Amino acid sequence: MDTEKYASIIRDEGYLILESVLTHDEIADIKKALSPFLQGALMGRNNFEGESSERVYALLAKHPKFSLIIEHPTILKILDQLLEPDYLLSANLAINCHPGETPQPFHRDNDGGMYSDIAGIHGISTIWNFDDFTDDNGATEIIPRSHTKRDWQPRTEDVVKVLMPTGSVLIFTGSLYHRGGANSSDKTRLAITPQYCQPWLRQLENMVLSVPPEKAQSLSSRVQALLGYSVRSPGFMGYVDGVHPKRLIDKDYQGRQARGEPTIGGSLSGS
Ligand SMILES: O=C(O)CCC(=O)C(=O)O
Repeated sequence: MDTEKYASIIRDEGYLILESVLTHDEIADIKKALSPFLQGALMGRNNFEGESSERVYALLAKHPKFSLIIEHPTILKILDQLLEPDYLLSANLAINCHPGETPQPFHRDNDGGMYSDIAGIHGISTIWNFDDFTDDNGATEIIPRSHTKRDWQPRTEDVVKVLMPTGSVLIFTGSLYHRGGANSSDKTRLAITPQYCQPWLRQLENMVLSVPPEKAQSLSSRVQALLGYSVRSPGFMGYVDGVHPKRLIDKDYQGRQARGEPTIGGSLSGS
């Protein structure tokens, strides 16, 4: 696996598709964790969310199994090359697109933070599919290389449907134009989209409120850090009451002080 090459494709093309990354068991486990929330009760509230789509937010507060894709080693190795150390999980939701869904408006995920037109990579999004993405079931549509365009409107002739077998992942920059497609089939189309941002940006979803300390406790250290139970190093962006936020979930946390790394303000203990 040449993650440097993958990162360079994402920089140039704006996206990359990795097919059949998850095993059958992993796909089944994730679908099982999600199924109690897919009861047709959480339909989208507008054309963007999709009035015929179910959207389930705050996934890590609902089941720890979603960590499997959030901290997937291949994804993290790619992110390590595209984002600065201590990058964060910015959004993480499931989208179950029902029959009859119309196309979503084209957008860039960075638009949610209103920084799409600032040069550079500010976020990386992933879309994992838990049904085959086919020609007629609402597969995500992208515009290759649109991530560097400014003052430009998507043209239909440039649209590419992302057709991929279940358990695959589309990885793209937060400035790539894309949308959920129309579902003219008679089946639902399930996807989960973990999105990541630079460590100095505000996350789209307020992750430490979505996944409060008592829930975060049971997750891995890496996922805790991605949620925001972390401090951007060097420096101290992200502290809580003068200490490392990890202390809210682990009273014995020794952290940077024990590792001889710079602590908050260089003097406050326990950071
Ligand atoms: O459902 C999809 O395929 C894409 C959804 C999306 O891009 C979004 O809601 O931001």
